[in-house]
Amino acid sequence: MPSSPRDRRRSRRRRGLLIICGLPGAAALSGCGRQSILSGHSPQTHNIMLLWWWMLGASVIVFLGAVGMLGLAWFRRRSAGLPIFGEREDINQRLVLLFGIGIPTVVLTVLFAVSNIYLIGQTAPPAVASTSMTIDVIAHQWWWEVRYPGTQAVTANEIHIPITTRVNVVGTTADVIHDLWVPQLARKIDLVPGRKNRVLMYASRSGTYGGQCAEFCGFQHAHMGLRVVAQSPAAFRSWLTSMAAPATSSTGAGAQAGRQLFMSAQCASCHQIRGTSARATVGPDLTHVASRSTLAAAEIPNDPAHLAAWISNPQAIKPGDRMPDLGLSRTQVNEIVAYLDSLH
Ligand code: HEC
Ligand SMILES: [Cu+2]
Repeated sequence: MPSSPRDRRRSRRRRGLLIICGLPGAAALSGCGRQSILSGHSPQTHNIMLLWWWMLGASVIVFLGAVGMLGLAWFRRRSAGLPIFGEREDINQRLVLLFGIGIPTVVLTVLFAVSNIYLIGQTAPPAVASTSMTIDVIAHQWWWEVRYPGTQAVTANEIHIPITTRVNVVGTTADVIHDLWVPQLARKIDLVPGRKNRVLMYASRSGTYGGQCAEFCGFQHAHMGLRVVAQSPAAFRSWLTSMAAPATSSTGAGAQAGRQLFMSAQCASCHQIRGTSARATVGPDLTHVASRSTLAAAEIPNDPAHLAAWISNPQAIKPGDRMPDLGLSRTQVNEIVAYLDSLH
């Protein structure tokens, strides 16, 4: 049935209203969850959060003031002068100076000074002596290498830390500029070629926190995530001990065939598996790959099906990635999966 122009206009207006009301809602929701700065789990991020709410409060007051003035102007559009002051030119001019220049200058100066002094205080690199341990993070296009100095442990895309412990994270990059950001635990740090930047990482309680590269670094930048697993000091120590050990793989026939394939196919020219002849460091260390919860920088879960999909066609999952398609047969892929899945 043809609708009247009036109906159409009304439905268009309704759609417009929906978009106007829906967008901020969607934006607010997208800030929720485990990558939100508004649910900090460290004293640092708690303070950043507090600052954010104060700044929001100040902006809301200024915004409502401005909207109020606009509303007033609209209601009195047919009458001359201001409600109480009438048409007194000198008073009107002073009001314009006060609300147009005076108040904004004070508000913006205070916000600028407070936020900067506060942020600098909150986010200075930690004094090394005040921290209990150091972790090295090296960014690559498009994954994270994680090392625990003083041990053999190397892993990828998954940083484990003990809770209620001040951890000194030293970050750099193997290629272009990246940025390490775990919003619930710490501020961002840029990872710049030839430089080592540091940040304090601290988790008040155990859990898994999401992180993300926060500096555009090429094709797969948006798919360069990581996980921070904060656990009890005892659980952390046993994790670190097992990470530092060389690989122990299953002795099953499939896994053994997979191991041979891994060493003879090109895999070993890019990956390291400690305790074997594979010693390359182009891609992630796979010594304990089966113990990680995700693959390819938090892009896919780590289970046999996803592992097989990744090995047979990484370019379908992360187009442009540094790991090429190697044209393996399904049997070959399954054998390699059996091997890698045994590397706990
Ligand atoms: C030219 C170098 C190169 C070759 C050859 C290569 N890879 Fe990779 N591989 C990479 C890179 C780089 C990554 C990281 C990709 C990413 O996360 O964006 C990777 C990631 C992986 C991962 C995911 C690890 C993790 O923890 O996220 C697995 C598993 C893997 N490769 C297995 C293999 C296997 C098996 C082969 C041989 C069939 C192979 N790779 C051949 C470079 C290579
Ligand atoms: Cu990036």
